[in-house]
Amino acid sequence: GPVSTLSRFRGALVGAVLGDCVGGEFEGAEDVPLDRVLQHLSGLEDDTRGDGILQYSDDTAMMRCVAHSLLTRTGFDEQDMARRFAKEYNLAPGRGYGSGVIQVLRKLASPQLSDVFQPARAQFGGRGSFGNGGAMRAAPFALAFRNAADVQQYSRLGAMLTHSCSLGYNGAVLQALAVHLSLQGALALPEEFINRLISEMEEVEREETAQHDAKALNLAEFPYCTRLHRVKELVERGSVSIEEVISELGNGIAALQSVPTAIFCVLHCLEPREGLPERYGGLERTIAYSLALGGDTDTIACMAGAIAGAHYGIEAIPQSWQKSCEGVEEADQLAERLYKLYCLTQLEE
Ligand code: F2R
Ligand code: MG
Ligand code: MG
Repeated sequence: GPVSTLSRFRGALVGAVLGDCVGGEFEGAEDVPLDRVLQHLSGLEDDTRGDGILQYSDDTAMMRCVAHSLLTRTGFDEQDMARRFAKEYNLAPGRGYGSGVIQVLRKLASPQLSDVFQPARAQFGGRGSFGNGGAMRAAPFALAFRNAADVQQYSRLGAMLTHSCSLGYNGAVLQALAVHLSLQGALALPEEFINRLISEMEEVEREETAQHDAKALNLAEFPYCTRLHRVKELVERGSVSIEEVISELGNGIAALQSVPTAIFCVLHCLEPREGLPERYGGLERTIAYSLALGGDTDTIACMAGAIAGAHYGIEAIPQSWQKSCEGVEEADQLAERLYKLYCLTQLEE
């Protein structure tokens, strides 16, 4: 039957947490045989296993901060969000944060700091981070704002608290837009879905800073659009090897090497795929496939999980998987609260 909007909201945040928790096992691994992925996932179905819960990492820790901030402030408040990032890091610094972002999080804790965007601008010799840390926590922006322009504006600002390089914050914009479209059921027409992302990103990447950063990093013009065109080609081809996906799209810690990849995982797994169990639904296929790419598996699965969860809804996520992951219940509650806020803003319009 049709997937309700509430179910999509819950699927988006729970899917993200699940991808992070389940993907943590293989983060940084170069070769991840599908057998190992399926073994890891079937372990989740076995409740006699008794080796406890899979813990979430920085991806979820920061996404929770974004959701809490948007809810508490009923919108984007950079001071509040920055304070929450700093506090969360201080409470649990061992969640596997990027080695650069730690410096930003420490500076954000200072009560003397007046410009909360300044620490991010000082990163990497003033060039700013192009890591995927802004993108990995971007999903709640798509649940908090109704129209694409707001989703874009605030996901960008939210990412800029830690990532001032346009490759970093534009990755967050792309991820938030993908979740936004998926929440509206846009993945029912996959080709239109990718075309819409390309045309939105053409506007985004036309900006002077984006043009400048692409040149400075020796990248082609319109780097995200270029990758999205590759996503489209690979999806159209249908049969494609893991090696090709990695060489065409990447599986790394840079946003450019992981956000388009996550989008590809979702599109590729809309249909059953060889090597993946027939009993798997689309959400399970997407997570399994994301893990099999290796590299930044927790983050790619987290981003793909959010987009896929928004498409298939919460009912598509196995209970046993949900029970195996830390933070799922809270993510579910946050999604429900964001849904209520979303309904209220409709009344205001
Ligand atoms: N950090 C990790 N995984 C590796 C170690 C964790 C492992 N579990 C362990 O404890 O052993 N994962 C998490 O980091 C990624 C998100 O990173 P974020 O928030 O973008 O951090 P940062 O530090 O800003 O960027 C990440 C790295 O990218 C390189 N980089 C970024 N901008 C650069 C620039 N302008 N010039 C040169 N290099 C740049 C640096 O190597 C950064 O350290 C997620 O995967 C999350 O799961
Ligand atoms: Mg992580
Ligand atoms: Mg990661």
